[in-house]
Amino acid sequence: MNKVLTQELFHRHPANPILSVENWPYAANSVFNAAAAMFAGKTLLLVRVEDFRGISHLTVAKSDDGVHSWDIDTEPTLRPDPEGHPEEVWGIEDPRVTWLEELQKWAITYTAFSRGGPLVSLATTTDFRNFTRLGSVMPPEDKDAALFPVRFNGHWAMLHRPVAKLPSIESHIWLSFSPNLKHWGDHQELIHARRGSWWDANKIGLSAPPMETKEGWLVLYHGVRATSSGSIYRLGLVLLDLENPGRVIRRSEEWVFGPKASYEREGDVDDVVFPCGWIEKDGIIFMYYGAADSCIALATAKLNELVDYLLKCPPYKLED
Ligand code: BMA
Repeated sequence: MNKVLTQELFHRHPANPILSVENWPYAANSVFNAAAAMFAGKTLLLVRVEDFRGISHLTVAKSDDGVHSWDIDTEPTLRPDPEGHPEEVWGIEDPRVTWLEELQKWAITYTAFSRGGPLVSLATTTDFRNFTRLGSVMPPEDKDAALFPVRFNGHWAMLHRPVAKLPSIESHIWLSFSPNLKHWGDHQELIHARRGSWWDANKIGLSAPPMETKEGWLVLYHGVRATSSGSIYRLGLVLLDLENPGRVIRRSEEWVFGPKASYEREGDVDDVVFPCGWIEKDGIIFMYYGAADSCIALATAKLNELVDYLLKCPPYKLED
């Protein structure tokens, strides 16, 4: 049998974990699931920080090389605002950021934890200091959302993951459209959870925001494998048509990254790799991921190897 190539596409950085509560300038339970952006020549992470009540907020950390010497805001950068936004009563989590060239703004999609369950909220910023909330954009239960950086036929597009209420129905990734970022519709199922014994059976969700390549939109997603001793979060890849993101061109069969290192296998939630951001620099992808809901780690990959691998996968076909 051939050596399993998919397991070698991403390489863990030797400095892992690159950020943990030991580095934090204020007391916190855990730091994980961070959005990533290149901002003013630096790597910026918008980090989910969970306090000792169990409530999360977001804090900015910046670094010149994206690995070492993080300059971390000394207090929460974006706190939940339960008075202005009751849907944030139990915290804000798992941000993804997308640069909207047309508006010259960053869009931040994040999970607001409301009394009715987690939902998708959106805010914009130009400086990661001041934030303009657009409020909730998808009702509960829905999370793992990110915007595409451009409009399609005049409409913004968002990937997100509503959760089915019936236990026998899988949770898939959906695509929705908006004329103004605030009101979303034309919802369509896009990437389906597989079934049975597959690694991504029953529940999947978007990981980092879609990345534009010549061959299509590269999508990183997580699959949640339910086992008798808990869930395993692993990652797969999808390629969407550049002009029509509602068309799936390719999808990996095998997972391309999963928990292996001790900091991924053991933490507040064992066996979790959970990227919310990736950055491309000179053909190298820097994937920042929450490890075991406890710390932040980095893995790198060559962009062309990810795309070449996907193009060798069989054309996408929806199973019954
Ligand atoms: C998901 C999200 C993530 C978390 C993961 C593993 O549902 O809530 O924030 O990292 O579970 O616990």
